[in-house]
Amino acid sequence: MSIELKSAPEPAVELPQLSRSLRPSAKAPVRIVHLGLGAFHRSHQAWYTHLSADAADWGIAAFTGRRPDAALALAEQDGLFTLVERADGGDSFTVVSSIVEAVDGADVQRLAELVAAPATAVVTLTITEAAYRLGADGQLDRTASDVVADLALMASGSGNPTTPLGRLVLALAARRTAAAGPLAVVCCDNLSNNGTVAHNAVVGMAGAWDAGLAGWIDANISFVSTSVDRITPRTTDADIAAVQAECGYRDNSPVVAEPFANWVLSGDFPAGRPRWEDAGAVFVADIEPYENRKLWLLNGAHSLLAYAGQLRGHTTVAQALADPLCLQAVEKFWDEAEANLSGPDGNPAELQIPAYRAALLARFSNARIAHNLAQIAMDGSTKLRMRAVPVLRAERAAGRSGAAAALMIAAWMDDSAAAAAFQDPLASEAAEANRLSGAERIRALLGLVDPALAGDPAVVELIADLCGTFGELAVFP
Ligand code: CS2
Repeated sequence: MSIELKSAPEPAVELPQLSRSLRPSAKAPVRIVHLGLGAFHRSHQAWYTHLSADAADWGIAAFTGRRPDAALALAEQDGLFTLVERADGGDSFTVVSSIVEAVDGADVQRLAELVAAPATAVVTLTITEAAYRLGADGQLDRTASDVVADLALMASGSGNPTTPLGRLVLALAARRTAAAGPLAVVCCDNLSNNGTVAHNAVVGMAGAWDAGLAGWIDANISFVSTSVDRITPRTTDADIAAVQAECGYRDNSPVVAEPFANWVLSGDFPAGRPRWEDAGAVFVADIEPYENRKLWLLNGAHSLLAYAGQLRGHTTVAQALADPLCLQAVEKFWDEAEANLSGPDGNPAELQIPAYRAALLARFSNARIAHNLAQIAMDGSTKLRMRAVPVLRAERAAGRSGAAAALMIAAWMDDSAAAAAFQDPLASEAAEANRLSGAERIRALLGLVDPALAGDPAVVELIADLCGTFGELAVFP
């Protein structure tokens, strides 16, 4: 007979918190200013900068968007955080040290000071697709309520702007006043021609405030286009606990990402840049083929899985992909997208689409990465313009139906009927549209994504027929 000895539970040992004294690392001088301090910035641009051979010369000052929380948590750790690379076979941990200042986005004065400093050479942006406030015509929507509010504040000089665009424009005005010279703005949001989008949004906002500033920006600021890629779900409490258990310190801001990362850039850096190529970044003359490959195949499939998957009762990308109905929809969409992808110099073989598709299936099925469909589903009216509309248009121009791309839009419409969970810059307009019925409802919802397509009765009919394919979440009251 064995005797079980019961001992009192060990008192919890308070582990030291991650900091630069715990993990000695010098602070590089600030030469990059980032807007949109979130998990993706840390797993991507901050990680590329950390791995550059000249990392000691390139510190990042990163500003949050709406809330200060991420900056407060990171500032407690001198900007250090753990990147957990989560593969099917296990985790690996790296302490990333390129962020040297983490600042509340509301501190517009500090932003202006840093952007106006001659040492600052690069401004990177991950402010979300929707934050560029572009209308369906590709220009800044000057009627958007937050744009109107910021322009009024800027005109009266009575307060700080609250949108990332307004804040950036104010900071660029400070650089102009300081005569600190040109720099590069690098858009890292998932938009086609994102350099042009950022240009149109920033110059649009500046021009509505001060035409001279808009002219100065045009002459001095280089807008670099990029295609960014790394699947980075939101950090959970379990992730924080895993880092603590594995690394022997407390880190309140770890970030979890897949091992894969990709960054393609195109444009000028008039004041220099880090050697991001050391970490695998690629500089190209013509970015469009790479951008379309990523936006259509990866992000397009993501959005399709997000809407279809939620309608089918799934929570994560891996779960949705394991559902044959969702997988089949993705494969069909990929076939349509692939038919319209031309490679650099018109050579599609360069894009290695079969290998890219196979790699995506493996990346999406990584069940250790719990990538929530609800996170991807947000801001659909903006995302679908990049992910579904170009494929649908190209298919129809080629005389085909574009049914697989149309199905993504139909699933978004079905999803939008679940008003409570539907997060979108046009959520109230979508709610209005959902009060209509039949073709009128479809036309109104499609008009939020692409007014021209909404004017095509054949497209409206196609989408109407496809609605309900994955079931319905709720009937709008
Ligand atoms: C996703 C992207 O949330 C989304 O819309 O499609 O964040 C995606 O995970 C990244 O672009 C991957 O690089």
